[in-house]
Amino acid sequence: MQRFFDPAQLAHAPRQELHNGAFTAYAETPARAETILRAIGGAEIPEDRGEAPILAVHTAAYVAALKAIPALWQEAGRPGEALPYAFPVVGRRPLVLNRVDALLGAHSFDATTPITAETWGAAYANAQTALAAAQAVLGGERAAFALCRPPGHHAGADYCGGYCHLNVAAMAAQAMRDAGVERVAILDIDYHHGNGTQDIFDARGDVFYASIHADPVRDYPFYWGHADERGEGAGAGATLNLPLPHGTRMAAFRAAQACALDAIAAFAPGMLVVSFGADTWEGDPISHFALATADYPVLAEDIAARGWPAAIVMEGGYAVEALGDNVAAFLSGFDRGR
Ligand code: OKP
Ligand code: ZN
Repeated sequence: MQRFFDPAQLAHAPRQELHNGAFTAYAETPARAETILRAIGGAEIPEDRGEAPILAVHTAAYVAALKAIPALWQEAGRPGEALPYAFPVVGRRPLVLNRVDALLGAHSFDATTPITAETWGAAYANAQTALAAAQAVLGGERAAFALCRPPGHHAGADYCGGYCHLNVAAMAAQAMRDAGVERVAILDIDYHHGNGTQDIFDARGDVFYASIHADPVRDYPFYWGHADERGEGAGAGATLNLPLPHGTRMAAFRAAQACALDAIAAFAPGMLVVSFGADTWEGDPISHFALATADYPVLAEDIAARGWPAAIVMEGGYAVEALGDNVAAFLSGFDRGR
């Protein structure tokens, strides 16, 4: 299958993150992408499709903020990486404020996602990588892999969070819609719920979002991903959340995925986007499921067997020593299942 990656995605490399009240080493490292790239035997550099497909899912104000924040941070005399600490919680007026801290808070839902001078360039390249995979599938490929990094599924139309700045899976789905595919489904099998993807398509009936993830009652991102969230308005019924408990192994995960695939089949999409996270692996340092490397080809084969042309977009996975093998295993299963 065609694979895409742009080395410019490596430039975003924050040193630290706020983790449970203390600063720890940033888990979402460039080495993640490098180890995947080695394991899959390289990838093509994507074409540049410009900003329009980014602005098809993100607001212009948000994109402008991502670009402006590093210089504002520096002008404010701050060393290091921009992080928010104050947030306009639900009910506050949408004021347009220029102080960097107000701008950061207005466009973030957490304080785990630094913005550096390198962030925009890496996020832009990341978007082009996902769009190239969508375009390959639109061009007739059965499947294509976007080696995305940073991940994207926590980013909403106007906010970042959870290591994510641009929602590249949402962009891939929207690009398929804009190319004339009437119904597109997104299957999110990262350990964490993709709150940004859900928010972007929540009120839309043309993009189905199904996610299998750790129960947000006790896992990040807490405020989204509960089973009773089924979509709003025209999107009512076009969201499916399947939360699972800590310790989930293959049998339960595979059954949940079959349930998600059945719901997607009932929606009858023309194409699929898979938000694939390998943080469901048993040794992941920040997650609590127990999938084995040998489970990934089976899960991928189950998806591929449904027959929808698919763009596979990389999301999480933080056990760098096993990440390459886990991703290669998933892709090999996908190739077998079609
Ligand atoms: C990104 B993706 C802090 C835990 C939350 C952010 C996790 C983001 C995961 N104690 N940290 O979904 O893999
Ligand atoms: Zn994750």
